[in-house]
Amino acid sequence: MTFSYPCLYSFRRCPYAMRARLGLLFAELQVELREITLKNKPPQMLAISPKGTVPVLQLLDGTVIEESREIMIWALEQQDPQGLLDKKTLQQSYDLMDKNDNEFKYWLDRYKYADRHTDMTQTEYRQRGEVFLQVLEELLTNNPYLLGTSVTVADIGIMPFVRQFAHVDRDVFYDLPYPNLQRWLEDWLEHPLFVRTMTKFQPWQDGDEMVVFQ
Ligand SMILES: N[C@@H](CCC(=O)N[C@@H](CS)C(=O)NCC(=O)O)C(=O)O
Repeated sequence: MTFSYPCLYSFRRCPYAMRARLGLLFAELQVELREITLKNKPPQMLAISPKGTVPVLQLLDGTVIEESREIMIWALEQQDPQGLLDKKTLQQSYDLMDKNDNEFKYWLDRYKYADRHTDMTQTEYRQRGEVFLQVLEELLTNNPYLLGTSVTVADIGIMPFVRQFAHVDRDVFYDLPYPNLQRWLEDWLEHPLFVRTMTKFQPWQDGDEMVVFQ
């Protein structure tokens, strides 16, 4: 018997793709996963999403979702057994993800690639990024998750970017005065669903056996 699944073009190390994969796993949905490399994007992906970024999800009716946040939301709107789209915190989740995507990511890229951005020093870029980390630290002071006692879409939407920030220089990150954020990140890195999102797959080629991600 053949099953068909929505098809996710993904790149293991991309934080946007990580949040999409986390959304799909928290939603307990199954998709076909096509791992890509950014240097050699498959024409099948570019045909449905010419802007050429991952993640891209193609649904069974042909609809294409080409923004990571929309993929998370779509997945969790299908099924949300752990209540990540909790109505009481949804607007706060969106506001925090806006800050993450529009401000924090800007400084993160400059901190990570300071050699390519010479207007400021790497330390200054890091300090600009830390403004958002301080907001997160404050939120995590009394709660295990960003918006309370249970996981919300904000946690899974932001965690991959904090991970990337931490991994620029782990020693520096773990020396910063953000114990709650450090604990939150550590917990996420060990979370079974996050571990599953980081499974390694060979880049997809037409004709390969289908990889079902679940
Ligand atoms: N706004 C997009 C951004 C996705 C994005 O920028 N992904 C990066 C990889 S982390 C990408 O595909 N870049 C294209 C490239 O480097 O060619 C989303 O949220 O899905």
